[in-house]
Amino acid sequence: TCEYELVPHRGFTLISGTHDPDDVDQINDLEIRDSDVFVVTYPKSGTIWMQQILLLLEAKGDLAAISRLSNSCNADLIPWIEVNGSRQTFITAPSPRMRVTHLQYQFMPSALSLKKGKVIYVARNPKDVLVSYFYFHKLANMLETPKDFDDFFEKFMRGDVFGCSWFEHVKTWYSHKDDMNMLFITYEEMIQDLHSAVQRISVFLEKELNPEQLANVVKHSTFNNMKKIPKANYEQVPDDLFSHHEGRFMRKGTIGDWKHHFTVAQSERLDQVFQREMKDTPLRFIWAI
Ligand code: PPS
Repeated sequence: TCEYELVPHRGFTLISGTHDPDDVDQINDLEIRDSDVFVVTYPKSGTIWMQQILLLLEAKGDLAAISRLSNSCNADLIPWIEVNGSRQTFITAPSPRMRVTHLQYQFMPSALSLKKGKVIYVARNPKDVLVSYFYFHKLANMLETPKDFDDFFEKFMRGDVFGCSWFEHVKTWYSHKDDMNMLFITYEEMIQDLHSAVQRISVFLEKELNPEQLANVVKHSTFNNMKKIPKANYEQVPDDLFSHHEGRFMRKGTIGDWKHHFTVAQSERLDQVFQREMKDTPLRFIWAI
């Protein structure tokens, strides 16, 4: 059993004790500065990775400088906007304000659609997201431990998880891409060529880094290096939040791990839903390499 609950709210779900519905509803009205940056993801799509990259870009590749800014995780320097109390801190925070969110489009500050601020959406192929999310449900105490993989597969397909339907999340945000200053990038693009991805992100954020600084950003944001950096790998998260004996947050960091988990029937079913749901969304994923 799990003491937290998924609570339906405006076509989405929130986590009791973590998100306050009234507070979340006020995010729409936040005033936005041009220097604000929101990283938007469906869970398990590369949030912590983007947090690390943005911090490094801000610090011009100087890892030690980031470490000095935070006593806990680096990711805490780019907090979740939907978590209790976070909206209030955002209002008075100095620029640049950088935040992450798993929220669906309808909750976001409406000023973003007036092309104020910047949005980076990171999408990952849903099969790998599902596998990563399955393991995260074992690790994270605020989410119900799955009975088994098959059971979790059904839950994910029904959208009966925090984040709701992957398809809805990705296609709705994608459909608003051109209303906002948005960089839409995939986890797979980042895996395949991290240097180019970091370069695209720095251009988008108008950060001028020299080649050496850029190379340092890349170096300190590879999976293997992040896994070794205590402040970047979530291993300092307190035991009441993560059951650390169940596994590591920085688990595999690859494309195609779903092949070790899905049956042929599950894979075909997800393909069919993908084709139906995403037929008007010109977005292609790399499913395996
Ligand atoms: S969360 O809980 O929604 O914030 O999770 P999120 O950070 O979005 O996603 C976690 C997955 O991203 C992988 N990850 C990385 N992959 C490649 N390179 C780097 N640097 C990296 N950092 C994190 C992490 O390992 C999780 O994926 P899986 O497939 O479980 O390994």
